[in-house]
Amino acid sequence: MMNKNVEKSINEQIKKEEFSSRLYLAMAIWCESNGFPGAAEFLYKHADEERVHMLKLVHFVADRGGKAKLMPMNPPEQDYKSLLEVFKEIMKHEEYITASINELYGVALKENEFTTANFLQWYITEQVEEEKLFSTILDKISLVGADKAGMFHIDKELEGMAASKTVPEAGA
Ligand code: OFO
Repeated sequence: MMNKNVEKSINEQIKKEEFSSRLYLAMAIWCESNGFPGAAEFLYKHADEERVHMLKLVHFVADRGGKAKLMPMNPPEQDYKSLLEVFKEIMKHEEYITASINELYGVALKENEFTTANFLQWYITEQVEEEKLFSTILDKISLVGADKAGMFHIDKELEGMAASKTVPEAGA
């Protein structure tokens, strides 16, 4: 049986991953209607990835005899001033998720739930990847500033990144 504190913390993380998916969906919608089809495509895919992050936790809880609970949540922000603002918000959000995963890892260790700690290693690595990816994109967007040709180029690049992204299965 899963330790109750760990189960509670994982359920909080499930909510955060589910919110991440909705946040990126909201951002994708904004990008699509504001002239950034490539960024939209990229963020729609990323929203799917976050759903997989959520599902992986849901399955883990079930496999360990716990109960995954869905919680109510506030809607994400849907209005943004610019693509720069979107990616600044993403960066902030991912740093928050990293801190949350680290905290969850700490709870698992404190409760001697080494199986959970082991499972969470995947999320720790994933957060390193995500922060690296988003900070690279953010740097590029900051660099071009208001230059329209530069923004067009970045949007195309994001379109290419979206095309090469495959969303893994939750059980993978
Ligand atoms: Fe779930 O990795 Fe981003 O938030």
